[in-house]
Amino acid sequence: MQRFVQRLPPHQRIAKDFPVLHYGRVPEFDRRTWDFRVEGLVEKPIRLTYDEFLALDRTAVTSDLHCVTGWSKLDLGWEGVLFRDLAKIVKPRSSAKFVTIEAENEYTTSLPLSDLMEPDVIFAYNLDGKPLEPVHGGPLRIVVPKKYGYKSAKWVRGVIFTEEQELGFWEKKGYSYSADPWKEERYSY
Ligand SMILES: Nc1nc2c(c(=O)[nH]1)N[C@H]1C(S)=C(S)[C@@H](COP(=O)(O)O)O[C@H]1N2
Ligand SMILES: [Mo]
Repeated sequence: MQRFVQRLPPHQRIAKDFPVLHYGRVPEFDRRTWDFRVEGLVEKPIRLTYDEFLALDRTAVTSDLHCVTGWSKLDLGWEGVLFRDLAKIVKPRSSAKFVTIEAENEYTTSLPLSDLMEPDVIFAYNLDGKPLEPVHGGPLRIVVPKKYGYKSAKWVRGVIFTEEQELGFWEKKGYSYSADPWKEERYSY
């Protein structure tokens, strides 16, 4: 019997172009005032400028993005800083179990820390060899390939390690917290 590697989660279709989907406006990026903060339950909270962020160890990850509305974009070539490499710098306390990602315009999303420690979770500033375009989250987004796209927050500015699970922007509106496309966890009933 032939074995297939299943690329598409249930009820997803392949997008040929790269759709742009977000709530609100694309924020302005000012390199002089932009910062990235990591706070909450960590030994070493940090605040980085954009240039300091670019100086962190970089990694490339190719992954697929699955939007809960039904499209999937395959083989996106991200480059940036792995979440697990950032965690090594800030050293999460043992009480840290969840992480809230904070983006521009009050967009947030929260995930279990263990899901973010996966080797494909990346804070990306390049896509397919070019600086990430503002509409796709430039100057910095997180990409969490094993979750529906609303966990892959664009225009990320901060990370807060928490003990309790918080609800993010779409999660408060009834979308699934766990958001696993392979289990088709779209809504929280
Ligand atoms: N800040 C922010 N990030 C966001 C969103 C948003 O509304 N605001 N939408 C999410 C959703 S639902 C999806 S599917 C992806 C889409 O990413 P793209 O626009 O680069 O295709 O961005 C995610 N990140
Ligand atoms: Mo989405």
